[in-house]
Amino acid sequence: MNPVRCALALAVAFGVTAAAPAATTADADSFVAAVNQELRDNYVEITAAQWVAETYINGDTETLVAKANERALGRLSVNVDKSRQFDGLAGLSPLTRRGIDLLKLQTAMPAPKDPAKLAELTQIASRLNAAYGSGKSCSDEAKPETCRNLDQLSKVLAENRDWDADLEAWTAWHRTARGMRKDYVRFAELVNEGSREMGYANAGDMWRAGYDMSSADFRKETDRLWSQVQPLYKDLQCYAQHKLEQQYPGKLAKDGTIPAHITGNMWSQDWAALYPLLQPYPGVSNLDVDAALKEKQYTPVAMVQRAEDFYSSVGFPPLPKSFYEKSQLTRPADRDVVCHASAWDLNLDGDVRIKMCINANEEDFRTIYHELGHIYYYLAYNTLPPLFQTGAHDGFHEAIGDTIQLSLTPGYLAQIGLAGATRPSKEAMLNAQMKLALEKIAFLPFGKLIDEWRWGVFDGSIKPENYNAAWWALKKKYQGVAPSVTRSEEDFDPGAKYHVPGNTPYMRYFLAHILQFQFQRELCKAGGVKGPLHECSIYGNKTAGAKYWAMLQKGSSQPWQETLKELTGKGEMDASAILDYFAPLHAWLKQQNKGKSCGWE
Ligand code: X8Z
Ligand code: ZN
Repeated sequence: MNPVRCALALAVAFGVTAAAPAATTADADSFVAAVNQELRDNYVEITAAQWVAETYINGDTETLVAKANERALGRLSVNVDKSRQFDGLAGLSPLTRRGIDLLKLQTAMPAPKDPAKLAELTQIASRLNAAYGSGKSCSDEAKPETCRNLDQLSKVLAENRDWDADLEAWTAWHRTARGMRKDYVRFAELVNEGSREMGYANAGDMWRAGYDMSSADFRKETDRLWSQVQPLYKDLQCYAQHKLEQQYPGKLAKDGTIPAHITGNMWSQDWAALYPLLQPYPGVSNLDVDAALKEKQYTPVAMVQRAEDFYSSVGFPPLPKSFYEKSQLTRPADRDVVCHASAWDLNLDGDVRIKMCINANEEDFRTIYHELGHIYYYLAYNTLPPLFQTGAHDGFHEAIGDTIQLSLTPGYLAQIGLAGATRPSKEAMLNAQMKLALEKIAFLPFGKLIDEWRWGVFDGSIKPENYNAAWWALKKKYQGVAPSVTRSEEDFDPGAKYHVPGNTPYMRYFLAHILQFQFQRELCKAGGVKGPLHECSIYGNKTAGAKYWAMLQKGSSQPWQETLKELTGKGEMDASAILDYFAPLHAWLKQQNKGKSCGWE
């Protein structure tokens, strides 16, 4: 079963009666209807188990969620087997065919049928998830007051530019993942076995099968998109690397890479914290949202309401009252929880929640807009049969709120009092572009490499004895980022990133980072917003909102290519929108990098 994480892929069907042999198309229709009904009937039990396991980590909730997943995955296997009688049956209605195809892709954690292995897999998955959520680094294990969690260690990286303090915090967090390695090796073996039983070559092959194209074509598609954006990333990396060299004279490696611990982010996936160091024209604009949130004493609830206000302004429905009552917005003081932000649909009928540990800072403020994107997707497609209650593909789900983030322009932020009013100028525009690029462009290679690592683990080209070395080889190849302390196979650095122990596929975020600019280009056009794309905010624009909502309502009821075509007129993912968006910054970066050596060995 695909555990509820960032965007919930529906739970699994339970014990639907098989159609008779020599199945007919009418049998297939009934089968899919029965699966949908069973999904509804059994949905709440599993999401409730997952919710408590993540908001109340202890041995008991770990057991409960493992058991719930075990039952669900067992029943999924049964139903996938039953659905095989319709393989090759001519004359199926497209919706029934699609329902059957989507059934096989219900989970990112395909389990072997062998009951002992199934139980083992769900226990490992729960243990890994709990281990990440409760991860802490303690200077004295016997003294809890010496322990620091991910928030505390991340804060050091984001706010402190001291080389040694950052290195210490980075190393401390990465140490927490060492113990996960053995579990992950077994986890990979078991999901591979489950995938093979479902008819896929391995778990990576199965993950890549969820995009209305062949697994091989999908791989090529990700390479094609990366080749479109790579030149822009390389220029940003070059500029940042030289600036960091000035900031930390003599400290950087000579090979052109950026040290992993000084980007202001634990995984070097978002470099926004480096903005003060990298801004093109200091003093020209005031984009310090962190300071404004603190100054205005924004509470976590007020931050969420601020984000809700945006979605309401484009005509989306209000969030249900239960959303505010049942969401977890802050880190509880008395227990371990999985703080990594996620959005949940607990019952397919309006019980939607987010789970975050919000602090009054800009990163969390933006993440709230991201999470609400998932929430409104759930609400929009709740009227569909459960099998279609997922994103057009998972990258769409991740792109909904991110698109809205693009409307958090300096103009919008000034309007709501979270940034200073800035006189429009080329300099101010380049500052704003840089700030956004440090979030969105810096992310691209990271977004791609996580699953390249896992695809390699699953297809056997990355062996357990090479897990960590392969991870860093990919970090270097794609990001031009390298660790400043020696790493070895004692370490398991992939485990320090939530989505690995949490088993959330990651290519979705890479796709979302391309798609969100396509969406934004179209919404701005549909909404009649004049001016350059990078200045467009659809705040208050009900025409754009209506067009967006119509897309959300489609869920996965048709191939994503059709859904994208309905919105943008083109059924293909395309990086030209993100490149157009950042064209001014790219030109500026090229200018800055002139005469400098760029690239890494
Ligand atoms: O995991 C997330 C969201 C929840 S779906 C907070 N994101 C990725 C990450 O944090 O690694 C959003 C951007 C990338
Ligand atoms: Zn998300």
